[in-house]
Parts: sequence; structure tokens; C-alpha cells
Amino acid sequence: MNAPTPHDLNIQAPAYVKNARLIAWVADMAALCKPAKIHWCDGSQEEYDRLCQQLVEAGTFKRLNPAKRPNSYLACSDPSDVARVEGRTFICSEKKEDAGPTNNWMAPAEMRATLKPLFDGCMAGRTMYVIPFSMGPLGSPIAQIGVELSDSAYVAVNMKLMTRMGRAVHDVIGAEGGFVPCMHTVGAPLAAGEKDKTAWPCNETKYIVHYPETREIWSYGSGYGGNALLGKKCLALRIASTMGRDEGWLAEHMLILGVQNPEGKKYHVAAAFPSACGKTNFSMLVPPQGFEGWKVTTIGDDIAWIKPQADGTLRAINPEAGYFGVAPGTNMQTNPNCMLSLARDVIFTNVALTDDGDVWWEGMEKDTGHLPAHLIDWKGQDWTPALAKETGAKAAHPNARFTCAATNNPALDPAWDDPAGVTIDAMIFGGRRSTTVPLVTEARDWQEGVYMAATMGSETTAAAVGQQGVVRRDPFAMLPFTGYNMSDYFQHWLSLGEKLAAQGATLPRIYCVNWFRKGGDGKFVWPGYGENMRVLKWMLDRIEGRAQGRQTAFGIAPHYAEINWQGLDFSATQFDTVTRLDAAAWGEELKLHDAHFEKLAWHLPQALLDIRAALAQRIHA
Ligand code: SAT
Ligand code: MN
Repeated sequence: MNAPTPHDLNIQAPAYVKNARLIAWVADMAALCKPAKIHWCDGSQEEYDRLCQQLVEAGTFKRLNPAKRPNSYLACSDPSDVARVEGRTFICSEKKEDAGPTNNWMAPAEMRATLKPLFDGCMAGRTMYVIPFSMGPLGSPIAQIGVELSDSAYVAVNMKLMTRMGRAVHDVIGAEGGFVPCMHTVGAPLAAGEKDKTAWPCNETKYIVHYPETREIWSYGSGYGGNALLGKKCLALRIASTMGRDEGWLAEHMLILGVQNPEGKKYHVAAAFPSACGKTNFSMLVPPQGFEGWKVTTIGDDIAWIKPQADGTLRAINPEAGYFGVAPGTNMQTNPNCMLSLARDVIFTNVALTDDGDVWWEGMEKDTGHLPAHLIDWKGQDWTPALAKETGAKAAHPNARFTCAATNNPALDPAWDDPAGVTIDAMIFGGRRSTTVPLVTEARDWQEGVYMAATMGSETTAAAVGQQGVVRRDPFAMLPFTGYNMSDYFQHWLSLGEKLAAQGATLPRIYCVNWFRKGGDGKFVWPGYGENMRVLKWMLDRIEGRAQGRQTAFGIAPHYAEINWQGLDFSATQFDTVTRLDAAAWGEELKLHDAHFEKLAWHLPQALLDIRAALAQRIHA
């Protein structure tokens, strides 16, 4: 290979880059990866437009019809590179038990020895983009800085929408500041003079690697989503959860929303759901009929960083600046604010292309009343309704995504970019369960809330590679994202609650929800989407002391009459179907909790076992 040696390659840091450690690291990594060029991203619109144009010329992007979808693009990935690869994701702590039984582990030295030859020359013939980004408002005491080195222009432009990316970040880093180094390559070096044979280069071999002790991320072989946009799951959850453990705060897989009642009183709620379970929908919720004067606003749709304050409150920021959401199923009925966010300045990945140069995905027929007569599907093949009927072929991949800036969202909360964050009044944990778990219950105390979150189960979704629809325990919706031992993570939550309580703080209420219970006919019983407002209001009524609820074995549940049913036809019988606790089903459920706890036995907090015993007693009473 004719790649330049480090001596040929001028690092050429712009004058505004003052951090010697950063410059030295870029030089070292360039010497290792041997790119043909280095591009220091400044985050400007001009740069974004130029890189997008370059991606169009390379065939990675298709520019959409500007009359339909101004300044927007469609990228279609390699069919093998469509979701996070949890089986190839590693937490490389010094000790195996610090990664715990829920993470893949390899000793750091062994992993470094494995990755070194893979990264050696991995960027040959390509440009290395130096992508400085802030997770959280620039300069916020809760924010963290990262710098990603990537050989993917697709990553660079996505990072521009998803984070505060560019020159201003260098001002925050300054000469002395620290940053999380994030190495990313698609793992497809080009020989001298060789041109890409594909518009989505990637490698069959994949590694998504985290070194929690040294706070480093190394990602090899994938160009997709959380595998490649390293600020998101890798930094903002896996590395940040470790930072939170060490420093006494929380990095969570939670949306943050503001909800204001007609009297003008405003609350902030953080809610955890697994990937592709409607977090974006919930964070952009439009209150339904019967909720005139209510307003819901978005602070974040995926990740929350939550820090205890001196006054005992918990303040949260959204570390991200954009949305990387699931497109299929999104329409004007399920999420109008999201559809409006997607009107312009969007990067779509793996959706279908219409004959007039716009995008389409399953679910959009609900808005138009019909399927398009013809499409080019995400794999570049012809798609027709007849073919779909015959073969079940999807026009968009089930994990097809949109990337857009938060500022596109008409429901964006005015405080979304506030460096001080917002005060959290309630937390919600929601799995995806067709049986057993009721629509909503309130934990009697923080510990019971931690138990509910720790035992959350969920049927798997398309956001990760693997079998779909299988129930797996997904504690706190953090199974693939907790960067250290899960039992230590439970203890961290318990300790934080204890510490705040000792300060005399009023802790946020904790709720367990399940929108996904099915009836005898196999259909969802709860209408979901905007109607979830009815459950949200009951929570606020609880906080304000307006709803008494009733004690159940698994927390406090609403009486039918405590929910505002105005504008929705939902009978007491249907309500019973989604709220009933079935003793036999819960007997089975507890066995699953036991199996789950057995796997997590090392360092498992005794408090959780005590709550389990009390729960069993109530169920069998
Ligand atoms: O990790 S991704 O950002 O690709 C999507 C998700 O799992 O939420
Ligand atoms: Mn997510």
C-alpha cells in the first residue's frame, strides 16, 4: 500500500486549536491509521453543505427533491450494516467483574493488541475527519467534550446534527482541557489509486470498544448509528455511566419532557424505554382531546444526564443536539411534531425513495390513505404494493432512521439548551410487554422504583441486530448501555437516593409503565401515542396529592375514575385488561426476576432481594 507515512502527512491543525495533547493524539492516530488527508471539522453550515455534496458525488447520499424535502438526503447502508451490534460491543475494564455479566469483556491489553493491526493503515486512501463535539450545552457544568476521528464523511455530517460540533468546542477545550478520544473507522482502506466499489464501505469484522478506566472509545467496521456516531451510546451512555458512578451522577437512556397544565404549572419528567419503543413519540407528545390548555415540550428524546444539586434537586440535561429516530411507524397521527421536524434539513438512512424524489416508510400510508404505486426500497430494488403483499418486503428497513437537529422540532422546550438543565419531578420506566406488567403503577418509595427499573423486561426490537420480539430483562432500558457492572449500577442508584433523602430532599416519584399489553385478540389494548397524556396527568395528580390511587402488590395504581377519559372511549373493562395483576402470571414473573438476579448475584444489593420477598408475599396474599 502506498499510504503516506506520518512524516509525509502534515497534521495542519488550524490556529484556533490550542490543545497540545489533542494535536499530539491526532498525529499519533494519523500515524497509526495512515489516512490520505486530515480534515479538521469547523462545524460550519458551509462545511456541512460541502461534505453532503461530496457524499452525493460518492453515491452515498441521494439529494431529495428540494421542492418536497429541502436540503435533505437519503443514505442507504450496506444491507449487513443496519443496527447496533451488541454482540461485538465490549467493555474493556481491567477487571472482568467490573464489566459484569451483561457486557462482553476482554482485558484492555488483549483488546489493544487485537485492535492495533486492524487500525494500522485502516484509513488508507481516505480522509480522517477530526470532529470536536460537546455532549450538552457548550460550557455547561454537566457537559462533556469528545473528539471523534472518523474516516466517514457520513459520520461527520451526522455529528453536526446530533451534537454541538465544531470550532466553538475548541474554545471550551482550550490549551489544557480534557476530552474523550473516540476512534472510528469503517475498516475499508483503499489501495493507492483504488476507488470505492461501494457507496457504504464497512467491514464484516466489527468491534465497538470502550475502555472505561481511561475513558476511550474505539469503533471498527461499522458506519451505522450508535456503532459510528460515538457521542451517543458509546460516550453519552457507556462511558458517561462510568463517569456518573465515579462522580455521583446519572447517565440514563431517558427522554426528558416538560409538561405544563392549564394553570401554567410546569413539571419535568424523564422516561426510560428500550431503543425503538417510542421515546421520540413520548417526548413530542401532543395532548389529545380533553386536554385543552395542556402543553408538552421536548428537552430530549433519548439520553439524560442527571446531576444532584446542593439543594437536593436533580437537574438534567439532554447531552444531544439532535434526533436519530426510527422512521417506520412515524406519521401525523403517531407523532405530528416529529413529522413537522422532518420537513427539511434531514438525513434519512435506509428509508425508501419515491418516484418524485421524496422519502417513504411504512406507516406513511396512514396520512395519505394509500400506498405509493412504486418505490425504490432501501436496498435499491423496485417495490410495489403487489410485491409487498406477496413477499412481505418492507420498503424501509425496520430500523431506518432520520437525523435532524433538535431546533427542527416545533415542540422544543425553551430550556432545552439551558446549561443548568431542568429539575426532574418524576421518572418513568417502561418496558415492552404484551402481558403481566400493568399500564401504570407508582413505586411506594425510591427503592421500590429501583426494583421496578432493575427488573424491567422487554420484547426486543429492530434497533439491535438479532432475534426480534423475545423477552429479555432490560434493567433501566440500559442493558446494552451500562458501561460497568449492572449490580454496581443498581447500588449506585440506591446510594444516590439514600444520599438525597439524608439531605432531606424530596425525591422524584418513580413510575413503571407498559403501553404494550395485548388483549385476547393479540392486539394492543391501550391506544398509546398522544393518549399516554392521560397516564402522565395521573402521575402529576399523584404528585399534587389529587389522586389517591390504590395499593397493589406492585405499587400504587390508578382507579378508573382517576383518569381523565374525556375524548376517549375506553371502558372500565378495557382498563381492567391493561391494569389487572394476574397472580399466576406474577408467580412466573417472579421466577424470571430470580433468574435475572441469579445472573447478577455478584454485588447484587440486598435491598432488591428484600423488596422481591415483600413483593412475593403480597402477590401470594
Ligand atoms: O444506537 S442507535 O443510535 O443506533 C439507536 C438506538 O439503539 O437507539
Ligand atoms: Mn436509544
